[in-house]
Amino acid sequence: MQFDRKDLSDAELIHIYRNILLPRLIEEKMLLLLRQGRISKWFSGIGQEAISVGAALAMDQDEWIMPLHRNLGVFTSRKMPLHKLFLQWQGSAEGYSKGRERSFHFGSPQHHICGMISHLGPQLAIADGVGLAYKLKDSKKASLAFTGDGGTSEGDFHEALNVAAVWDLPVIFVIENNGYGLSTPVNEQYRCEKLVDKAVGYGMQGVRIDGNNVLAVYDTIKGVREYCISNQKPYLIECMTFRMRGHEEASGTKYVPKALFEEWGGKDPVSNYEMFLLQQGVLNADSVNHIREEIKQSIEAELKVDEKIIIPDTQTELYDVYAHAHPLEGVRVIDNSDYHDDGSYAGSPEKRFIDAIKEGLSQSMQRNENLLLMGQDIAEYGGAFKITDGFVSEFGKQRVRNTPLCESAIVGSALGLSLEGFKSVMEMQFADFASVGFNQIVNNLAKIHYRWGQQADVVIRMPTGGGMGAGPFHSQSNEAWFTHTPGLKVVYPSTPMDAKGLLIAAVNDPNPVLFFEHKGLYRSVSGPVPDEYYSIDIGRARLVSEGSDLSIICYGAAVQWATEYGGQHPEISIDILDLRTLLPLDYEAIEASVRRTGKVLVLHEDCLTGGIGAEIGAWIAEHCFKLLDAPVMRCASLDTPVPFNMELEKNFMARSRLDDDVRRLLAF
Ligand SMILES: Cc1ncc(C[n+]2csc(CCOP(=O)(O)OP(=O)(O)O)c2C)c(N)n1
Repeated sequence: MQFDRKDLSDAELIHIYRNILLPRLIEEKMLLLLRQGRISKWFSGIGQEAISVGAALAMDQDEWIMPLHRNLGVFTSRKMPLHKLFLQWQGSAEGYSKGRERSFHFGSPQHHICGMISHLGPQLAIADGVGLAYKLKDSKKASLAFTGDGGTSEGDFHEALNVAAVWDLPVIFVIENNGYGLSTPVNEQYRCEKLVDKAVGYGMQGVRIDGNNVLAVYDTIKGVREYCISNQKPYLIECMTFRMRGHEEASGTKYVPKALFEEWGGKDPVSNYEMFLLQQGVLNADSVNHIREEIKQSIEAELKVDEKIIIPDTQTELYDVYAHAHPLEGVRVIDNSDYHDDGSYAGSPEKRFIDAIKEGLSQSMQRNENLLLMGQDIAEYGGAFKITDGFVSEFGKQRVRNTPLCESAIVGSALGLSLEGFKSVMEMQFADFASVGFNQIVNNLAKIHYRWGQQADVVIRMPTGGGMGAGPFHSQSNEAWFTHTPGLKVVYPSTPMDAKGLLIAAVNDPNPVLFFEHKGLYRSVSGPVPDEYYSIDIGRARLVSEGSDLSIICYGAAVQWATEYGGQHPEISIDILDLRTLLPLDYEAIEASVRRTGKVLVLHEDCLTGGIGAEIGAWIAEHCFKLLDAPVMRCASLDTPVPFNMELEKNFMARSRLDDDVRRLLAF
């Protein structure tokens, strides 16, 4: 192995030596603990340390790195205290994730390390978001994300590299090509000759290097970092390496030919570098022994076996699912007592649902200089529904960003922006397309605060619902995909007034909020909307009309159906409750409605099975049984995809069964 020290001083070479030795010696110790059952799962990076260490040392300490499961050297080179790392791996309450995450699946904002989720590829787009933040702040920094050879087959790899290229982001993508996925060899993983060949397809530069040569990795990444910052471009680096142990300790290495271990054993990144330093006279046998002993002792000294059993505290567990922010000062919060009985609000001008959303978004942009909008066709074109029409001229193209067609990468980028203190509102062109950004939403955004205390300050606008003959993929009600996911907030307004106030609240909320906007309401519903910048609390339902015969608990377009139905049937005294937020639910308001009527119909446009109505029905049965005069009933759409033909769609819709269901319930 040829090492080129370039202009590195002896002290710098020794510094690199200490850094590459540390993860090796930690691993040797951890493998012992693993055998003793002290730690649960271990992904070995033995043989690959030069990449983690070279990369982490080449970056500035305050530049974000997105490591994966084999990058112990990133954590150690960022000087994370060893005792806390050890506690982390033991699942201790005093580790980095309070015992909630295993192995290397945690981050530390203080160390600018973003914790991975198991799905691997999602790390890459987070680096895009961070790169975008650096670019917008002109902070002369770059971000760096890792992937394995296996991970390059994921769509997330493609999306992230493409976005970084199209947006000219200072992001370094590092492939650790160790020849295998879990057991899958690279010839069953991809067909190009070298993975770095993919760079040209994205319109970026790339290089393939010896990933076992720590000086080559360090020097390359230092240079690439400067290139990315001064040219404002991404870069792909393929590091050739080999994994000397199994995918994880339990999975073995039977599938790897023995000769490969011999070949790559000779290229060991630690011993080769050590030999180089000895040959150069930078170190001698004594100093090598001394450094090794010193590191071993520090490992022993810091290794505290946590004998304490975690005593679970349910309140803390639930509390940590969300980030908790102080209420904003100087923002008017409008609550239910501010409305007149007829639903009006102190002489405010009438506005359409769509205009209320537009106004809420625009005022949020004016108030929050750190707020960005992202989505397909939202810039000059103004978005599929024209909500952001005119925004580019007011706020500029940096803040109102057209995105390539890649929902997953944009949600991931939004999370990356949040790491650097930005807020973002992403427009899903249609809520249906959230399915291709699903993983980032439910696994990354939703879980990150609970896992390692990082907030995901992201709003995703979801134009939703049917009734327009738009067929199965432009009409779905998919809110229940998300109400089942702890960590998200799900908001679904039915009036212009609520839409504006709740959108402003969503932007100010540090948690990920899915903001459902029924497309059918955009231009068909108008109502009073104050001109001022105001907020409506997330998590509070609104009583639309008080009644005594039966409750209709609903949200979104169903509130309009219920109101219209009530108007047509003055002989029935209907208590209509507009939930407004589906996660978290306003159980107090639900109970109060049950108390008034004793008969409950939950009405929603979503399909019957597993809809939020099922949850509400179960909750009422469990908590309000004595208040009930009849079983809770649900009026929902058919358990079919949403059909295209308008007659079929009408039949699909819950609304077509509303009268029957009301009568059945009244007759009970
Ligand atoms: C989306 C997804 N599919 C499958 C897995 C299971 N899995 C974990 S690691 C791994 C192999 C990854 O290979 P590679 O990207 O080359 O990284 P390496 O482990 O070799 O460092 C697989 C299949 C996963 N974690 N996520």
